Amino acid sequence: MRVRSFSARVVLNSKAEPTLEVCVNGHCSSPPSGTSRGSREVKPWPDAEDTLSSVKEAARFASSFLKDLGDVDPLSAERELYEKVEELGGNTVLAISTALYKAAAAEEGIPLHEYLSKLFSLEPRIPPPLENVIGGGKHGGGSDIQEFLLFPKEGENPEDWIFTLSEVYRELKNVLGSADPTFTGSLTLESAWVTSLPTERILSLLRKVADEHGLGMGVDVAASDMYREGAYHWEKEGIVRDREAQMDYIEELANTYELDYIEDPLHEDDVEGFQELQKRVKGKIVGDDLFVTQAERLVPGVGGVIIKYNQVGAIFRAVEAVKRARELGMWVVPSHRSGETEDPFLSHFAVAVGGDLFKAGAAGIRIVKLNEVLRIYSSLRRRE
Ligand code: 2PG
Ligand code: MG
Repeated sequence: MRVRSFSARVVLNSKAEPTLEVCVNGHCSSPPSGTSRGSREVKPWPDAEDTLSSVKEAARFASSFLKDLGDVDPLSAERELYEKVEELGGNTVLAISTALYKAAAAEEGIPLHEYLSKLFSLEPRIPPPLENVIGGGKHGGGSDIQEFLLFPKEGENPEDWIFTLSEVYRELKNVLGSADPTFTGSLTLESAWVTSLPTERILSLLRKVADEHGLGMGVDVAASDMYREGAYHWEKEGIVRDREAQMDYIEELANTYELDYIEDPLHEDDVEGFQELQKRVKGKIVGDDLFVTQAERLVPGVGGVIIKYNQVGAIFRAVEAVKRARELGMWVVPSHRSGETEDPFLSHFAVAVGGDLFKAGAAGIRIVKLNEVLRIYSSLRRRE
């Protein structure tokens, strides 16, 4: 493809933090940022202390890189940038490479998801959304568990999936309003409802709602954020659990509330614990901070992997993790970050890799990703 025009600037993400926007031939991209981040993630920017200066510097770098490109193969450009990921920061690499992938798809006259699935020889499909409807932990809010999640278990129509979940999300405002006298309608960073109800009360309310609508149910414990000095601190509930107690409690929750999906139930270094828990529960144990989207870190015996390309700093590296996960028979769950942008690249990526679920949130800026899935679905239907 040919770079005919480009620009790079600092813009804001949903947490009002500076992030980089790069545009190539009028196609713009901006990467997200996390809050509960794994310690092995690549750093997003060269200087974590001074993000604004760092992103300004990244914008200058992006302009000088794109200025000399002319004709370019986006994958080769991403590989070249990735060699300097430690120096540049993963988000600098991704802002440039995702803008190039978008421009290349447009030049070929095909949708981005189709371009990506062909480029990386993937099997595309539209994945069911996995939506964070009640939250807490580091994302702010009442519960020790970071995210309470719902997803469709039936049907094949993305419109039905998304509109059913949106109805349930709205219904939950009333459910929590009646059950929790302190409920104010406030939201976490991902626009999930905040409640001060205890964990098991939330799970029993959600179980009922999930059953009424034929939905699957899960949690992201984000346990690395609870873990210090060898134990898990459930601060809101005033309980400290050692490793065995944490595993027993997760198993009990999984059985009592029929959890289909359990992300990061243990801290990011306890790979054997993830494998052991997977043997003890029916639902999928899914690794986020544990695997940080790095193919080399995946192991057999864990049910699934979260795929966040900015954990690893390049689209081609995230695809390596997807392919390794498929070899190991794991669920592949492409995911947003708590600090999101207007960029719908992730929706195309999730379709291109044929995710088993697509973790994209329910409301607020999260609708950027959901609405793009709706657009992809209607354009595929028009082509049938
Ligand atoms: C997670 C993510 C997204 P963050 O833990 O799965 O929900 O949060 O972006 O803060 O890492
Ligand atoms: Mg997570």
